Amino acid sequence: MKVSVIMGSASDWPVMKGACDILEQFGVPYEKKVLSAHRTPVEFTQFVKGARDRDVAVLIAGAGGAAHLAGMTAALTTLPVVGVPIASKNLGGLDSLLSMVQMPSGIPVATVAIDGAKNAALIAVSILALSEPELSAKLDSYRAAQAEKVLSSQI
Ligand code: RP5
Repeated sequence: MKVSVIMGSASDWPVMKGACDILEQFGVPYEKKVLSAHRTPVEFTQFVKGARDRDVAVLIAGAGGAAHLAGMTAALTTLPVVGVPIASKNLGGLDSLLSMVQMPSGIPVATVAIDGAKNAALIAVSILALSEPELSAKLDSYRAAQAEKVLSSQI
């Protein structure tokens, strides 16, 4: 099983790389692709529709501005979709967040914080860990290391 990381533009990559870095850290196989719900609607639709056949279990979709990518992804598949609102130039990402988070009832997108790509990947890992005990153990270690870092903070 793998995670599909989709972003609306190559300009989203510096943020979405954070998700890919986490997936690599946890040894989770993933694919990454730039596709736009607005600029390449046909290719985007085909890509999402084919996700199950590519053994994708969770999709992460990052986009900014009129950020319909995650919502449209969720409209096209019943696989879990995690949305990452990307900080936009003019409105700081509030536009992206609101576009993504206000989904109609029945078509959910699990939306993380603006530029929260890392948490999006951690949600994907948590979902996969439900059926992969090894991943679950890695998540425990990740949390323990995080706690240790806080507890050993010197100020
Ligand atoms: C969205 O528009 C993309 O996801 C990106 O965040 C934003 C700007 O895209 P570019 O004009 O940089 O390609 O579709």
